[in-house]
Amino acid sequence: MVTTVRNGIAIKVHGNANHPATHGALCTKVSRYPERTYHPERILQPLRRVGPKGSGQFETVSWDVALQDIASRLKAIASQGPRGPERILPYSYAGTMGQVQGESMAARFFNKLGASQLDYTICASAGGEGLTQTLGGKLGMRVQFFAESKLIVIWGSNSIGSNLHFWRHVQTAKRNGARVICIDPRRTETAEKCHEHIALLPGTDGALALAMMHELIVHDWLDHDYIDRFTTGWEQLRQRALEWSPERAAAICGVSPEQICALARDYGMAGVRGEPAAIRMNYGLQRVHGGGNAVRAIACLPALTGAWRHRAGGVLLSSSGTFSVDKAALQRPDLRAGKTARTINMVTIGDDLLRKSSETFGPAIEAVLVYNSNPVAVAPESSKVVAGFAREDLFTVVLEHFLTDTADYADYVLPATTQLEHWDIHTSYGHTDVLLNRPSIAPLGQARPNTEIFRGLARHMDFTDSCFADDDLTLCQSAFGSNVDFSALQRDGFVPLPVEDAPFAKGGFPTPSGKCEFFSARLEQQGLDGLPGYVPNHEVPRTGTSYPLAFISPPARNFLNSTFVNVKSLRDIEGAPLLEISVQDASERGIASGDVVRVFNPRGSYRCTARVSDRARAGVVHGLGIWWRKLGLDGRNVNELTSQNLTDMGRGPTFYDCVVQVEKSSKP
Ligand SMILES: Nc1nc2c(c(=O)[nH]1)N[C@H]1C(S)=C(S)[C@@H](COP(=O)(O)OP(=O)(O)OC[C@H]3O[C@@H](n4cnc5c(=O)[nH]c(N)nc54)[C@H](O)[C@@H]3O)O[C@H]1N2
Ligand SMILES: Nc1nc2c(c(=O)[nH]1)N[C@H]1C(S)=C(S)[C@@H](COP(=O)(O)OP(=O)(O)OC[C@H]3O[C@@H](n4cnc5c(=O)[nH]c(N)nc54)[C@H](O)[C@@H]3O)O[C@H]1N2
Ligand SMILES: [Mo]
Repeated sequence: MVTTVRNGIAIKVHGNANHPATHGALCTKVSRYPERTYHPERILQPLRRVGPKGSGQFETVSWDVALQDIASRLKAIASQGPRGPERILPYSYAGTMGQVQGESMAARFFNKLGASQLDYTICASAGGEGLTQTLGGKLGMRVQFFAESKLIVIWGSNSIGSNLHFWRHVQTAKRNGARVICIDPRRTETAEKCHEHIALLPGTDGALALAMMHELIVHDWLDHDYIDRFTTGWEQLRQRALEWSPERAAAICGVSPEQICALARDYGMAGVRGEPAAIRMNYGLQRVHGGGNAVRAIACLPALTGAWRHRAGGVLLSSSGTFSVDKAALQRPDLRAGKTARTINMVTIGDDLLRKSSETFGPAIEAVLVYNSNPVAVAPESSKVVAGFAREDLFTVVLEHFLTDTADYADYVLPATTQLEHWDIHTSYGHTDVLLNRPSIAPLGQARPNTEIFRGLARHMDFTDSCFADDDLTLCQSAFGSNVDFSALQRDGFVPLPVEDAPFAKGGFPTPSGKCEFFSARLEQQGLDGLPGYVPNHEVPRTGTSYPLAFISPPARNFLNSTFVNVKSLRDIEGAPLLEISVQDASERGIASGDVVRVFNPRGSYRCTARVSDRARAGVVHGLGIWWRKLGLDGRNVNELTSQNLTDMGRGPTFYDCVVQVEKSSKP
């Protein structure tokens, strides 16, 4: 991103035209970054709570007063016995996604303190684990070579909405005659631009992938040489797949057997013809109970047909494993001095904030420091999350740009800088370039970078280790150490990492066996299925029951999770919180577009506006975007309905594994 600055004020942001990953293009939401930065509601001074928790009533205080008081509260909590420090929990995730403003100085602070550790699971851990078990890491095809593919399967991703820079390569491939297939319950803006859309039921991707394998096997659309040399567990996988006829999978997926056969034929014949076939998975498909297994099954496909032999063939879920970030240098786990602390799963923050001290759980959580995240809006089962943050005996500090739903519950809100105002180092899960984020304007008001806030807290806690004095440029340099030429990074803004064009053309998977592991001995040792399987959703919608509809809540195009929701020009495009519902499900319930509907299940309910739409298939409804609760009707959002159930692997969330009922609301 490049910023045009006039008289110290950022006027406009645009892409770096020299960076091949974007060619200078930005998505709509990021192009509004100046509007967000100079937003009149930006928090520019430290705030201390004066009203009841959740009321969002604050007074301004000086940095010194805020830091001094926070430090003394934390000291008092940490000094309650040997496990006192574990009563303190950091909570952070996607706000900046940078290595420096994410877990560098903050991690050092919590390591030194001995605080509880956070399990960073809320986005990608099930798929990441499934991919790692199969391929050996978060690795795959190079994103730019999708442009040369002859068959592209976009699986669980609304690329136009959430991965625009990838879509450019798809357009190039399409122009060169590629066939493009989208697998997604929702008829997204991406699905409607593909040649084929397979609108399966949420959480059934594992069954679909196994039935594809079945077809590849019975028609012998296989690359036997690749399988023999570069895979393990073929005989077992073969037997498993032969249990999955297209008819069996079709009944589970809610699509026709013919559609499955045609998908398998397209994929298999590409292999037979020696044409590159590429699968772009994204994290949408792994936010269900069987998410890890679904990713495993899909990740096996290119080894069956030998698609990896081509640089434009294979699969890409994430490239993040390419980035050898020196986490030890940034985060300094050695500051824990050998003491271990329990780990809290960020997905179950609702339950965990409400837990009392116990032998199994350890001490109750008494303080939470939130930065780069808005858990009250984004974590599942909001009623519990809200009840947790509303606890009078919980001490909450939130580092933020705005008074989000979470900040409303804070005892202190500390003003943080934005991307335009601080240094950072960024990695990616699509391309493989290291990026430098250089501040283009001075911090607004009294805002400080997260790093500087934690440096200040460390000082007030009397942490004297010299690492707490490192400045942001030093932190930027230590993120990759000598693995990246920092002067080139400063000169160009990005440095490509050395990666092979066709990483697995000759095997070389970074698994224990060095092969693509159809069968995983590691998983079997953990008591799990050694083969990829179909794991049904926790909540399967069935007609005739109280909750007959599957509910998914994928991102809205103009928001980034719950970020940008308060930027008026973007909110105006999205309109209001919406429920997309099919003509059939709407008419059965007497619902018309524009009606206010109530969406509910045993965990709770929220109201929003219905949009009767062919984006929804029968049996599935969509609540788009993560609206701020306080901007929704009744002050609630989609996560009022989602559960804290976890995925089969990786302890991840199951946002898209949720059943509901919908009715027309009597209230306007
Ligand atoms: N505009 C925008 N861009 C974003 C984000 C955002 O909030 N807004 N979020 C960013 C983040 S944090 C992430 S993690 C990434 C990736 O985030 P992803 O979650 O991959 O986002 P999408 O590409 O929208 O993919 C979700 C798609 O999966 C579909 N889906 C839901 N359930 C299933 C299922 O069971 N099977 C299949 N096959 N599909 C299913 C949804 O209908 C949706 O179209 O996007 C990033 N980019
Ligand atoms: N129902 C449902 N829930 C979901 C999802 C879904 O698809 N459906 N998606 C899930 C996914 S994929 C993810 S990744 C999570 C994301 O959830 P979060 O990690 O909470 O991400 P955001 O909602 O974008 O909130 C980030 C906050 O960080 C703040 N921020 C940004 N930059 C900085 C900074 O430099 N310093 C500080 N202190 N703050 C900053 C922003 O103002 C924003 O309020 O949500 C998950 N929740
Ligand atoms: Mo995410």
